[in-house]
Amino acid sequence: MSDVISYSTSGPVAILRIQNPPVNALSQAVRQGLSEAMDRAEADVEIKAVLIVGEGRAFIAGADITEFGKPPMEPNLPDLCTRIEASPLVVIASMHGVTLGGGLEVALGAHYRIAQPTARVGLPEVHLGLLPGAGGTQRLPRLTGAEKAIEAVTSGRQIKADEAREMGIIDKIEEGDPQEVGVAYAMDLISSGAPRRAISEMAAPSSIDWDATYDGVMKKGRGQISGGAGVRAVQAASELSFADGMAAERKLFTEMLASDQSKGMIHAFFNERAVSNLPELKGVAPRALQSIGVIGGGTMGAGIATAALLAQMEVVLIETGEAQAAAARGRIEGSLSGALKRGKISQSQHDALVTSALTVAVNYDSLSTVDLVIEAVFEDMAVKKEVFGKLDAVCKPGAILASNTSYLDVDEIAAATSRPADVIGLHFFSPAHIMKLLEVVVADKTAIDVVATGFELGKRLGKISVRAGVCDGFIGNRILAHYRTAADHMVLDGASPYQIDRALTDFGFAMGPFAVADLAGLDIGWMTRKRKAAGRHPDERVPTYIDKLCEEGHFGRKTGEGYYLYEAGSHASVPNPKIPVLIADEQAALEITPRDFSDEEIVTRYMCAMVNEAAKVVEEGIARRPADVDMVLLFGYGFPRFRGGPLKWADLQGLDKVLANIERFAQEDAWFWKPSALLEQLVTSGRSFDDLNRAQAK
Ligand code: T1G
Repeated sequence: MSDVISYSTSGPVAILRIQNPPVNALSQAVRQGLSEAMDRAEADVEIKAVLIVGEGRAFIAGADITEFGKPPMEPNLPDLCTRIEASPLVVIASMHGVTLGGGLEVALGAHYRIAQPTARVGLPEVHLGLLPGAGGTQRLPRLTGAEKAIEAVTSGRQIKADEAREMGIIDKIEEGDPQEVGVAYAMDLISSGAPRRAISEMAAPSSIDWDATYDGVMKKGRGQISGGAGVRAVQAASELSFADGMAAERKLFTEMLASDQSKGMIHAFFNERAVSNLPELKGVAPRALQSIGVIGGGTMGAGIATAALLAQMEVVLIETGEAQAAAARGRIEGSLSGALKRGKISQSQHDALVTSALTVAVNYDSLSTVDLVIEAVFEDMAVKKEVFGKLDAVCKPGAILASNTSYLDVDEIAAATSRPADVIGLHFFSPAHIMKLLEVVVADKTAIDVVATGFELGKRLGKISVRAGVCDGFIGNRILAHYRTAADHMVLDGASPYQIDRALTDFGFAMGPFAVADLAGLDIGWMTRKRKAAGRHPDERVPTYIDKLCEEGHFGRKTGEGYYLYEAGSHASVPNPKIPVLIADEQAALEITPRDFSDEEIVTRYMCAMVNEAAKVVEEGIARRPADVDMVLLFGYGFPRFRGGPLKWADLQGLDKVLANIERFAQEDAWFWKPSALLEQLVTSGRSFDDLNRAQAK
């Protein structure tokens, strides 16, 4: 018998128990085991019903995503679901935890479905750039109607048990051991003479306005292609026979599985989990992490404090004076009220966080017992060193001293203390209690258990934590500076900032680089250009037109004027007419004759600059793996998830094509477009960035 399917009987009920931790994914062994166990039950004249149940925390989490991209292995899932449904025995699924994707499709192949009150079901394939591929788009609408099925397929959301029962997906909800309640339900069905109830034999869903529904889904954005395919599959359920509908679903599924979008989203799915699993941390115990100190209650400090409070940690926040302390408390309470409104915390949790978990003080002595301190003070090395000197003096031995700096040298900060092994960078992204990305910046002397504690903190805060080495800008900001410069060069050569923003939002970015600059504050870029001016390479092209706007005090959204003009109190914005004039003046001064750029060239230059610098970040060991860079760009910089990240995009484009473009651009500007040696090596050896990811994972 199968080692992932246990077979037992309880009277006239055969029990098929899935034992494939951690989430009972439908691997080939599980599919084969289920099929063989069905044969065995049907061969036993004593058996009148079959119960399928999962061991562990979930019924079935779905098809085994690790099998995607490999040659298909029999039995395939659609056939297994149909095989289960065709059984002459009454088949019951008893669900608990999550029942997702192929897991729900197996349950829909059963004749009856019982679930725990806390069970959740769903068809999340759209989050992988897919649609249900084992009958979900054909059976579900026969239970729920087309519109509810389409909502489930295109949202990919998890549906709670009681709602699923109202929709007709679940027949009965009963608290208890899933196997016990399943057997009892099966016995009831047998004694009441309940018939087999094959969904495929039920009436097809009624027709709806398919094209309008399809258009509505596709309008939601570039990542919805598979959602659109899901609409067409449900349409097939309405218009074709069940068998033909299954064939239509299979065709659409196969197309989606081959799409770059699905490859990108599956890459994101696995790597958002893998990125925080560092081999070097296996067996390394993190230090204690119950109380957190935060230095500075501005936007970042208040956001970090809020994130820690929401993770049920005690927080001591230090500000420079009573007024600043009160303002910081106000920011934190405002964010906690927002979390309360969004249903993230209850009223009692909110009150406890505000009254007892949070301490706001002005005296560093209040930090003497905290386990870890994160400073989020002004981005100036002298200020940071002063703060770390004070922390070194007051914090207990073993307390971890972390900097939230976004680009400063953490080695230099560590050297300002007597405990460099306890110093680390924890680079949060604003708003810190919302943005998922955390760069864990490991300095030369950072102890390995301090690194482990950084990742443990990230896990507690619900972050996607990525290990970064020390350099100007670590992973994300260093790469951002580079692709942002490529955009600036295109503006100097003739492309309008507004065309660039539009081309990149069409590519899938939430916002274009100039709208992002306005949002972040033009003063940040202005300060960075001034900071870097002294060390600038003579061949470096740096635009100055926007500095003139900054000199007038216009810093973007926060002052109402930047690349765009912002109407007070509204999100509406229009291009700032001053910008083209400033650009033309600078082009004249540089004797540049502006030329046109196609949207395609804009995207190619922007992405090649991003990939080239990302490859250098991997080459220098600042990022451990190409996938780590992809996760930083996905979770911190609005890179479109359905493309998987810049280095996944490069693999899908073909690295030889990307390098050829970079080499072509280098003929115009050899300094900025110097090709990454790693990229050249990969092209020469015919390898991909994913090959490096796989090599690292071993
Ligand atoms: N296949 C393989 N491995 C999976 C998996 C899956 N479907 N789901 C999770 N894992 C691994 C995951 O990589 C991690 O591994 C471990 O399980 C724990 O996951 C034909 C084609 C189920 C809600 O999209 O949403 O069915 O890192 O850390 O936070 O129509 O995992 O420990 O080595 O996320 O408690 C559809 C995807 C597939 C569900 C649990 N199903 N999974 O969350 O734990 S496509 C999905 C999740 C499909 C059919 C189609 C979540 C979870 P490791 P975890 P969690």
